[in-house]
Amino acid sequence: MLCSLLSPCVTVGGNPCVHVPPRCWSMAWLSPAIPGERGSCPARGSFPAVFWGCSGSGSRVSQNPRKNPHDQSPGSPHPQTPRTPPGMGTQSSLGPSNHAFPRDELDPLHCRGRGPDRRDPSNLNINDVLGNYSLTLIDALDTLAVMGNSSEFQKAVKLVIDTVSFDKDSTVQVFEATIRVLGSLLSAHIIITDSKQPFGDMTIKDYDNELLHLAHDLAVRLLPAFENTKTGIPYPRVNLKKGVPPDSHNETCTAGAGSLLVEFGILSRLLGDSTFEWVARRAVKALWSLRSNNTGLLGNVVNIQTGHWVGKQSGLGAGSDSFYEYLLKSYILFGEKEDLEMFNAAYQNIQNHLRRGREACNEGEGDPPLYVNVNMYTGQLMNTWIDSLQAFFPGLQVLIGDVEDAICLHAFYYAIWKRYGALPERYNWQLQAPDVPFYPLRPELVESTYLLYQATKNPFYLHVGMDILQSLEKYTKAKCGYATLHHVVEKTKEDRMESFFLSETCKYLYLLFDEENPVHKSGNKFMFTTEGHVVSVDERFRSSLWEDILPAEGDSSHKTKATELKAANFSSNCNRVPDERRYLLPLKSNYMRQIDRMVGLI
Ligand code: DMJ
Repeated sequence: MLCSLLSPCVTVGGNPCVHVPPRCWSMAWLSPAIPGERGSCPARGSFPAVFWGCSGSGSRVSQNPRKNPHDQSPGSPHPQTPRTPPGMGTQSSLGPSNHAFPRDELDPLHCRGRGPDRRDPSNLNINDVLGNYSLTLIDALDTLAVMGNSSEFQKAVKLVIDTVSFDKDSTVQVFEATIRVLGSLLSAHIIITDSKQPFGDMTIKDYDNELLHLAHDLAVRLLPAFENTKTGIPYPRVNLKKGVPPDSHNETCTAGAGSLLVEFGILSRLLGDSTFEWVARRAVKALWSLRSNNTGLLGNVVNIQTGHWVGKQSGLGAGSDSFYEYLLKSYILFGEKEDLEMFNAAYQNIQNHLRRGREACNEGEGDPPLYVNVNMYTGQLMNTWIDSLQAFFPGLQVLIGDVEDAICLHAFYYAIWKRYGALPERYNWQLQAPDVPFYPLRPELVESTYLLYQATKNPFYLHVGMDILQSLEKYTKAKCGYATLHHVVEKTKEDRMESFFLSETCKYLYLLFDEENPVHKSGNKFMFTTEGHVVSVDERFRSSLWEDILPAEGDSSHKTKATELKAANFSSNCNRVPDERRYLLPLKSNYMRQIDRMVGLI
């Protein structure tokens, strides 16, 4: 994110950081009486949540339980210097000289590539993401640029141009293909064509917009998902050759259907073709219109034909996470006021109904703040777990200037990390134990750590990053890469390295320690997509070439001018963090200890 937006004392238009006192907190919210549990909420292990198209948001836990882990005793620690994030020093999964290419993912234990599971089309855990299109190579492109590795970036881009085709009989999840593939192609295209070349010379000789053409081709193949849906909310999956499969499910998750606007909007604005933004924006608005009249909250699974909520759980993790993220990020990028208005209202409703614990993070009495899963209609607690995906939320709070609250939630997740050396996919805060024990190398905690460091410059966050780095080295390092932890307690490994490890986890770790990186150097303006792809916050994304998709003809009141955004955020405050915030613990030590006790660390 651009430096000025990271400043703790600025907000992006308006100040949504008002804490409304939670309704039923203190020890009451730790009570074992959990209204809604095992009711309409998908119960762990029993409901095929991946059918909703949310596997990338963690719902894979409910189906295709991770089988056949290739157990390995934990490797010996190989601490690296902070400037060398894991996997990056060896380029272990990129390029032709590695084990993954041309397949989608690296099997880090067996040193081989992995593509879609053709033998078992119902293996959505794999098939939702792997499209037989060299996924990891594509997803990691801008990581190479951010690291300033122009020769590898250029090599990888050429490889993509020469070898990747989307004319494949692969049924993939629209959300995953969008954030991992479309987003990365667009990011790399923007980097290549940037006249300022902030990362060094990332130009490609004779480049003829090939990545943009590839992105366009992929997006056109995803468009059938938006057809024949009564609400405008897209189908969760499409076959890249044949469109929506005849046996397609009508249920999709909020995050999967409602977090396509950043990538589709960029594509539309680069091409001057409103189609893509139009369908993505229609989906967001359709979901938004289905929020509860009572609480203003959205559920996590919806029927795209009837508009009925199939999953009534409202939370910040799997199935919901990036929906909120993209309301704000769409506004940052495109400056459309309606996106900010939706975000501000959503943020307020989250504070009203999901937040438990004391009112202020760093003062007062009571339990530490925590965001829980509630019934969207009543606001009542639905279960007592939080998932690792929710660890992105402090980073989002930093972007709107709610740094104080971000510090507390981040501290809670860091305490869980300290206990296990990783984040379990689901952690039960009541039982003080993992509910779902695997850790697929997810980036969310390090993402928030990086953003909090940029906002506060407090070395505590460098310490957190170092801790994360050392745990990754100690527990996940494998022969040819880094492996998913099958069980965070037993530290057994699975032979899988998801592509977001390179596109996000490594990138955020690298950026955390690279003080001079152009991404956060003052004067540059970048934003991260939900998959960690950098895109410049550029004037050309703020002027739509059409009026048809937005309110009234000729009415520009829905737009925020770039200068307005700049005025609201322009400062060099990143370098002006008060000393007491910079050199003391970001959270008072008694509150730190309280959290450590709550997760069984002391
Ligand atoms: C990534 O693919 C994206 O960050 C997405 O929004 C949610 N989860 C994974 C990483 O955990």
